[in-house]
Amino acid sequence: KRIDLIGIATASGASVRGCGMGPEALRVAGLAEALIDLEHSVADHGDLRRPQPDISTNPSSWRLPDERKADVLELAESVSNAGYDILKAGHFPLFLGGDHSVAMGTVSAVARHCLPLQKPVHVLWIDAHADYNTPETSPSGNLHGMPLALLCGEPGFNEAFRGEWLGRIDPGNVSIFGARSIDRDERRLVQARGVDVIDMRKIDQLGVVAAMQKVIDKAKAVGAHLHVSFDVDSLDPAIAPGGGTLVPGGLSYREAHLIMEMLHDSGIVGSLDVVELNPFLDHGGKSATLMVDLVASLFGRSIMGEEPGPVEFL
Ligand code: DIR
Ligand code: MN
Ligand code: MN
Ligand code: MN
Repeated sequence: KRIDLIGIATASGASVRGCGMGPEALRVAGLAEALIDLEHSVADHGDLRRPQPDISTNPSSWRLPDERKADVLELAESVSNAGYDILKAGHFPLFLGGDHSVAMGTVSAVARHCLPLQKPVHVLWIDAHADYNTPETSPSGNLHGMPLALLCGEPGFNEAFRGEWLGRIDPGNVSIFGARSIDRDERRLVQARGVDVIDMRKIDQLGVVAAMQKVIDKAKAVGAHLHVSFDVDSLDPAIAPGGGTLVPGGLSYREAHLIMEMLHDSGIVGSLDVVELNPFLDHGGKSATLMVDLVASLFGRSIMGEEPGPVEFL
């Protein structure tokens, strides 16, 4: 497979600084080398970023919200265009965030490419959070908590948010996996839209394999392109401390590898985001290294060096 890496070096959608360094940390942790070792070919497009460095007068509210919103939207457009070109060339885009607001651009690239080809898009959002707030429901105002709502066409976003991403995704084609922190009005919205939320309780009760197999089966049934958006905070903070909004009770080391192995075997993953990795908060590259290993599992690394075949479920 030909995999194209593209970094989006930004934290404009987040309240905590540092995830703008995420792409570089993933490179230092050996992302390209791991993929090449699996006999894929890799091209690295470098990073998209805003032209001026961030300057904060008050580190806890590091820039004016409107200024950050303009950054997020400007970058989303560049990401959408870059991702679209990669998909059009027949390559696999691997987007390296950056905070999760970059997914406005990544998912819109996928939708722009697939929908005219009559290929449905299923979005698998692996995250401690639902990221389904609108400016009206969001308690924080941070745009990294809103990309899914925007992509699903929720009302409550003003003119400034118009773009390729608005309403591109059917909420029925979204699976949120690993959630354990959802805001009150946000919960009402996902319930009203029928978004499939596989929260940590479901994963505990059902088992991670059965839970993931349902997602894969659902996407496969309609012949979808599966876009995986992996927020590092889906992982348990004990194994992945490098995130700005950690929540206890996340995916374990083996659960995370197992879902990546299953996604590999499914053969339907067509694009991937790795987002919210904050190297400033990481412990000596612990989370970056783990993410590289997880991505390797998604691209075919396995313990015995061969595929056991998809797990069957009745
Ligand atoms: C919260 C936190 N739901 C918000 N979201 C985060 O700000 O909307 N998403 N951290 O990744
Ligand atoms: Mn997220
Ligand atoms: Mn999150
Ligand atoms: Mn987040």
